[in-house]
Amino acid sequence: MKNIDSIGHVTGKSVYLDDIPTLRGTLHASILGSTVASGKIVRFDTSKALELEGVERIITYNDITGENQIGGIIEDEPLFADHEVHFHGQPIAIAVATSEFIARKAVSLIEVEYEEHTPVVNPREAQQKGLLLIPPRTFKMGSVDETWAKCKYIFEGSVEMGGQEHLYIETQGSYAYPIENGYIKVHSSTQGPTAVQKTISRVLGIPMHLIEVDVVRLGGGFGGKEDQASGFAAMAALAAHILQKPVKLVLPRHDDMRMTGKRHPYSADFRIGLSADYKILAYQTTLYQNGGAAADLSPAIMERTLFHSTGAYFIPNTQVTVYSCKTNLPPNTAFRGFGGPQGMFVIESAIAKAANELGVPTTSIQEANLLKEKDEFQYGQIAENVNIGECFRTASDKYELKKLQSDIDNFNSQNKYQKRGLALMPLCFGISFTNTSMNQARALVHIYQDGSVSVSTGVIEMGQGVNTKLAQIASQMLGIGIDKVKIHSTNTSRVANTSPTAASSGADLNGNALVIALKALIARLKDVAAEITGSKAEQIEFVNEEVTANGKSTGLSWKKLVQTAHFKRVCLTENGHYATPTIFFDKTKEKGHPFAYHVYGTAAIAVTVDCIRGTYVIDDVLIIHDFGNSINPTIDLGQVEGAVVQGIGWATLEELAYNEKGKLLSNSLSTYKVPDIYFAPKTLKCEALNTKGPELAVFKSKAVGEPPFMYGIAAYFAIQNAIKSFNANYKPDFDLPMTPEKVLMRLYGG
Ligand code: MTE
Ligand code: LUZ
Ligand code: MOS
Repeated sequence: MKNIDSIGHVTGKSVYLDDIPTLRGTLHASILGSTVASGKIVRFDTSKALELEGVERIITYNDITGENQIGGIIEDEPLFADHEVHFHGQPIAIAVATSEFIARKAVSLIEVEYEEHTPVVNPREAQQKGLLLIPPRTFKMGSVDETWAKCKYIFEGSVEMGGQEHLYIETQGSYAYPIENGYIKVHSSTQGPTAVQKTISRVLGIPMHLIEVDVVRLGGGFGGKEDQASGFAAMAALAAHILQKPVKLVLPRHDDMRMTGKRHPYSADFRIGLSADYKILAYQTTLYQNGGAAADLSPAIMERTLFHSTGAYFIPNTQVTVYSCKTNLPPNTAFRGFGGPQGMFVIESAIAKAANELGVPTTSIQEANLLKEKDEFQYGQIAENVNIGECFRTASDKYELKKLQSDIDNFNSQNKYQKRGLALMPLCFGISFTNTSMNQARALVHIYQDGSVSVSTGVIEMGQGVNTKLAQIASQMLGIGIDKVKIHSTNTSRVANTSPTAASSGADLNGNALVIALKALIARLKDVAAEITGSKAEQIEFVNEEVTANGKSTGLSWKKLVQTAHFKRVCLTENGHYATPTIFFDKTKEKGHPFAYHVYGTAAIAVTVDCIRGTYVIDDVLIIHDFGNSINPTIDLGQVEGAVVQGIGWATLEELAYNEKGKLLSNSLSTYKVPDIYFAPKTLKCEALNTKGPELAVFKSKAVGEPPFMYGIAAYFAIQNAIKSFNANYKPDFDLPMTPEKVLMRLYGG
């Protein structure tokens, strides 16, 4: 089963925000962003901009008809800066004009003077100054304090992790137009249409039922549009509301890169204690999250860091603290993995440090501590259907990793300026929004009189193939062709109060809601079919658009059945509501059962480092992954491939550079390097572990969107291992990303 969008995508016919035909008289907006990271606005003059032909209006905080507030979790973020600015690129105003070109020109003519203050860009410095977005949180299990004395070995270290630019192919954007009687329609490139609707309601000061948000699909989101699309949509909607004209705002790439938040950089300290046989007895870590100038989703991301701080391991005595630090960077936000990768990189660093000091292979410490059935996580959940050990061993056997390691050792002994390295990354990622109340979804299904079916849910298609999965579910359950199913745009007037499509749970939550709606429709239609054919409802099945009874043809077609049901005044519409059962979390104790299930897997990554240039090649990525009973192996493999390459990018090439004044220097694609097709692994093998899949996953097909991202962490340690075999003086350090510049320093450093 291919992706239903494949043909549209490759022929360029798929519709994105910028392809929506605009209405006559549509105006275009462009954003004025602060040019200092911290300061006061002392002069603001729009007169020159307003003189420009075609400029309709300059809109600032003064023009806001509702509240100047877009903070989702904490109310700490203005839509437009008023008197102070807190990050470079912070929106101060928009110019609205008859063309995008004129709007941009107008922005350049606005004169702003700042009283510049010294920005804080380092999270540890922020923490020392008491600049926190929310109070710190700690997850604890057992007692580390009582355990250190029992450890044979104790190691300590520090870790740095950089952020990551989302680089969705489609930039942030929105198109808003008044319809009538105060009703406004908004198209937005968002993962969270309800968040957009709420934010607009607040900023405009109008109720939510007067705002319709519609999303066909995104050209990628990766978390960057979970929260941050809302502000841009509010700007377009505010302008449309004030001017009573259609307004479009699509960010040029450069504005998108400098104005939007990214993956959080973190800084961390760890202490790890092991027994004589390399069991990790105690692990303590403190992480400093660089949250940026406003909370955005940082509190939730900090939470997932706490959940995933012990990676795929069971550690009986654990204590993890995270500080969410307020700095003068754009508010950092959701990005595939959502704080999980950062928590996991620290534990992997601690294990690598222990292995280096002890002179044993990292894999032996990894393997000795893998999570087992019924082990307890530090957040109280008991691990079930654990197969991380099986993944780890299957990877080793299937891909002959012992032999690969000895081939690499041979290669290294025979080559002076080329060194290879191998590392493994075991994965355990929890599925569910950690905020329990967000784990709900709805699906609205209509069966039309010709037997064709329309499905609307709260899920956003952003390239991950969720619409194909939904269409497969409807087609399989109703026994009709996939061409008879249409997955419609995500629309707040059709499906309300949606959670964002995030936490890898879009398919599970919305798919399960769809299953519930379909079951109700099927039950009604079976009754009708039983009546027509003179059989019992339990005997009826729908197969290949025919009705069967006891497995035999009845001569009644699906289409005829639907027509008869309608004639008999049976309702052919159903709304399914799904809320994940069994999950809960008690924040006062920091214990509970937050995840529906966990995704497991193991990746081995082998690299070759050029020891003259510091460059490297990703040779092999070898994965054993637990997909459960995959509903669409092609799409799921695509998710693994994309996520792994994105994860390798974070761990190796992608480096956000800021100057001391908090200005992003790597603000274009000439200075910010992402993996391209040439950098992609030469070999990528991914085999599915043979498992049944959990009940709570839709069709027992496990969520796949984020987990494989974290396999990329192995690339860091593979390169580190290659450096070690070139430079015996290199003391392994933990400073992600491992860029070619850093590799070169470490190849020749002490
Ligand atoms: N795949 C593509 N092609 N584009 C994306 O933007 N986002 C990822 C992942 N895969 C993304 C993607 C992220 S961050 C998440 S949370 C999931 O898809 C969301 O979709 P799902 O819940 O349907 O897996
Ligand atoms: N978003 C969110 C997420 O709000 N809560 C989560 O737990 C989460 N996890 C992953 C990605 N986005
Ligand atoms: Mo994904 S970071 O949950 O949008």
